[in-house]
Amino acid sequence: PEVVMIGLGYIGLPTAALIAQNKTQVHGVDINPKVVSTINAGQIHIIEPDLDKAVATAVKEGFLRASTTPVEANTYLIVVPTPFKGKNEPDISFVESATKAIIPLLKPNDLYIIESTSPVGTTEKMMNLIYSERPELDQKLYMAYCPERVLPGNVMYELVHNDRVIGGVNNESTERAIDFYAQFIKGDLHRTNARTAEMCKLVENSSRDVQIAFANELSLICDKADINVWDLINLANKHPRVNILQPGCGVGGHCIAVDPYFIVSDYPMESQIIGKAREVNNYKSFWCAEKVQTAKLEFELKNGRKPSIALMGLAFKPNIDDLRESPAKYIAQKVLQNANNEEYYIVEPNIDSHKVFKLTDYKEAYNKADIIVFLVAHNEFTALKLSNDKVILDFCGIIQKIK
Ligand code: SAJ
Repeated sequence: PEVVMIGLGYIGLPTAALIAQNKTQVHGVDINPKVVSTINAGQIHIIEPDLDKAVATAVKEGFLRASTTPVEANTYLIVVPTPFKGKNEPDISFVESATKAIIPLLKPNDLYIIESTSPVGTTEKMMNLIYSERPELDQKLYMAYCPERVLPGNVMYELVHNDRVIGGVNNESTERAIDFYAQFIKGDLHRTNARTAEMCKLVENSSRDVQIAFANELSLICDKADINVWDLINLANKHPRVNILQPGCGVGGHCIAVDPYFIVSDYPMESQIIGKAREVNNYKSFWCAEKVQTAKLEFELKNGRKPSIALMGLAFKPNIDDLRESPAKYIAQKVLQNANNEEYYIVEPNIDSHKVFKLTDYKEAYNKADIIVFLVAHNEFTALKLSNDKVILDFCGIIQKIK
C-alpha cells in the first residue's frame, strides 16, 4: 500500500476512506481485531453520516484493507487517542507504541505524520525516538504534525473542506506533507512548524472552551440577578463586535473538555484563564445537579408530596447520539445518586436503549413529570407545548426555541 493509517476510530477511519476514495491504496491498522474484521467486511463500528458508504466502496474496490499490525508503505499516519493518565496528565503512550510498531518498516524518504491531538513537542520527541533506534535514517525521513479539526456529525464534509494546518520538523517535511494532503483536501493548507501546529490544535479547542466558560459564568450571575441569560446574550450579541456563545449544562465531548488540559499541564503558571475556564465549565454541571436537588425540595415543601422528575437529554450536545464525556449524563447520574423515592424519567430521543438508564419517550416523560429538567437542546424537545403547572429547569436554552 501507499498509505498506512494507524488508528481506525472517529478520525482515522473517515480519513482512510477519503484517501482510498482517491484510488490510493490504504492499509488501516487497529489493535482491536473486531474493528479490523468489521472494516474488512465493508462495514463500520462508529456512527457518522455517509461513512458507511465510503468504507463499503473503498473495501469493495480494493483500496482499503485493515489488520492489527502495520505493513510497509511510503506514508504513515498516526491517528490514535491521546487520553489522560492520573490527574490531567496527557498520555502519549498510544502515539509512542504506534510509532514503535512502524520503526522497523521505515525507509529513506518515507513520510510520517501525526494527527492525534498531542502535547507540544511530541512530533520532535517521536523523531528523536525513531532516529535513536534507526540512526542510519537520521534526517532521511519527512515528519510532520497535522491536526484534524472536523466536527463529529459532519466529518465527511469537513474532512475535505476544512483548512488544515501542517507543520513539519523542517521545511522539506512541511512541503512533503502539503503535497500529500493536497491530493484529497479542498480547503487551504497552511504551512508552519510542528510545534506551532501542535499548539494550534490545543488553542482552537481551548479558545472555544474559554468562550463557553464565559457564557456559563454569565448564566450563574444571571440566575442570582434574576435576568434571563438567553435574552441577555441575544441582546449583547446585537453589538457588532460581541459574539457570546451559549451557556449549557457543562462542556462535553472528547476534545473541548480535554485539550485545554494539554496546555495547563505543561504551562500551569501561564495558563490561568484556560485552567479557570475548565473549572467553570465543570462546575456548571455540578451546579445544575444541585439546582435539581433544590427544585425537588421546594416542590415537596409546597405540595406536600414528592415530585416526579424528567431528565431531558443525555448526549454531549444537541441532535447526536454520543454520550461519551457528556455533562448531561453526569448530571443524570448525580441526580439519581441523590434520589429519595421520587419517580424519574430519563429521556434521550437519539438512542433506543442504554445499559444503565431506563429510557422513556420524551413526550410521555414530559406529560407525566412534575419537574422538567432540560439538559440538551435536542430538536425533538422544541415541539413540546409548555404548560404552567410544571416546574421547568432550562439549562440549555430550549424555552427560547419552544416559544
Ligand atoms: N457547547 C456549549 N455552548 C456552545 C457551544 C458548545 O455549551 O455555545 C458545548 C456542547 O454542548 C458540547 C461541547 O460544548 O458539550 C463541545 O461541543 P462543540 O460542538 O463545541 O465541539 P465538539 O467537541 O463536537 O468538536 C470540537 C470542534 N472544535 C471547535 O469548534 C474549536 C471540532 O472542530 C474539533 O475537530 C473537535 O472538537 C476535535 O476533534 O477536537
